[in-house]
Amino acid sequence: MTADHGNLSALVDRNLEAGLGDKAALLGPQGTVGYAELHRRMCAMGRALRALGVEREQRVLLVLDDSPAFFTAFLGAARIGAVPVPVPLTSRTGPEQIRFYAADSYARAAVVEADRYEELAPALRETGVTVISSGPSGPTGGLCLPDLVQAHDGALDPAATHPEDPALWLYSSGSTGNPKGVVHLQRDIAPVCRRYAGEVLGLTRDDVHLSTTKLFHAYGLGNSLLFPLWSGAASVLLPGFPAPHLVLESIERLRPTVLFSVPALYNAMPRSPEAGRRDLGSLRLCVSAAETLPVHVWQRWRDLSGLEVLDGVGSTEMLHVYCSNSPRALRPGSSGKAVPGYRIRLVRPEGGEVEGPGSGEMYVQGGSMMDRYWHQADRTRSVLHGTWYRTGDRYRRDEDGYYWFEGRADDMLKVSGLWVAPTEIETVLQQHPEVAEAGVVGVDTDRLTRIKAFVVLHHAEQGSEDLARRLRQWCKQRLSSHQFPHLVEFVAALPRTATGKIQRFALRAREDA
Ligand code: 3SK
Repeated sequence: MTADHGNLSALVDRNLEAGLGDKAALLGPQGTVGYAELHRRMCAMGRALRALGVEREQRVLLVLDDSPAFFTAFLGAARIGAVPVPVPLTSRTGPEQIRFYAADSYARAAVVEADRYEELAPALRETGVTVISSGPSGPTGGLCLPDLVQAHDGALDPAATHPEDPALWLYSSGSTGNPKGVVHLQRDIAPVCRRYAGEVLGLTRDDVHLSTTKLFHAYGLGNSLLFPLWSGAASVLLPGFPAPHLVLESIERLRPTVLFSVPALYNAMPRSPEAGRRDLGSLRLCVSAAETLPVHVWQRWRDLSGLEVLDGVGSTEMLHVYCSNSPRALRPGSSGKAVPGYRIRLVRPEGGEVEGPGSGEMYVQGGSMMDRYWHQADRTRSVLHGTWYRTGDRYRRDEDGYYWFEGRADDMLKVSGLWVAPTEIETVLQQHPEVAEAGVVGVDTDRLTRIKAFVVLHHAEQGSEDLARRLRQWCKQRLSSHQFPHLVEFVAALPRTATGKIQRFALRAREDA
């Protein structure tokens, strides 16, 4: 067994073998944990889960915020060949969602954030799940992670998993229906770590990672867990909502070298009153994903930090980023080029591959592609085409091989017979000095598609018919004559996913309601 293709928990052993036992693995408000201590907790948790009857391939739900407990639970489950399943935990997660994850995954056990335990544990017990609190057991008693780790201390070899055994699941929320369980195998881990983290980003054991996207999301899991374990680096773990001022303050205090974030935060941080006051000098690299980073946001962050953000695109289905800018090849506003080891194809709506420059739907091929969506054979077949994953994103490839996002293939609007990419209008609206954010969708009026912009202003009270007219004019002056919002509605906030992507389906639903 090797750490590359065997049990992913062996990544921790590899760091001990490299003499990094005393080196920090985790940093943050819950204290520093070194690699030797992480190894001890992982083995103890594996033994505890086994003692509770958890077996190979059985799923262990992680209903956890970013914390050392997440690492203990995730690695402890992996150690015995069980399958860690982090699920989204936000203030909106309630018993109904948790019941769905437990029932869909047939979870055998769950580790639940201590301060959400009373609220969420009953829903899990209903489905026969063994529930463990991440912190002290609290008024109702029951199992808790610190006691289990103490009681089951001792060495434990990693289960000798096959490269094609399941390693982890992630739930991906689609635009319709329930979230889909994305099944990743042990062999999927090495390609993202070696190719994207190693070859594109050049991450090393001297790095300290800070990701504003949580560990329950594929982007956050790679940034804060897989990549640092792979290279022997450290991770800053910030529980709670990553408000812009908190992120800036944490950079000054905990001194990460790499910041992984998303456009909404790169946009918001320079506007925070903390922006000019905090020392960002520890950073050597900034990374963005989840949606395209507009050029003006890229520039504003460079003005503040002196650093050029590397934007890329990834997906839960491919485990992490497969197309990215790199320090050697960077074109602001683009998603860069295919990550080494990955191949990209653009396919025309009518079929046929685009050769050279041109636009089409992006398909990607690479070693980290998911095995399948759990319980969703038809959806799996519609996105996995042999060794290719159909991303659903429409991209343009330029003469130099850089990829430029044009929108979701199914978000493209045909207006007066011409194709319109909502993202182009959003980008232009966001450049208007009075606009903080914008989301654009197509709406049907009298059987005609009209372009509608939902706009968030820096000062909400400035919304008026006159400003709507000026925004239409602003777009017409900067885009083709048909690319402007016929309708403008001023709103307080846009619906977004955990990584900050605009949920256009929610905007459309608002319109239909
Ligand atoms: O949303 C993305 O773009 C993304 C990026 C990296 C890893 C995973 C995802 C879903």
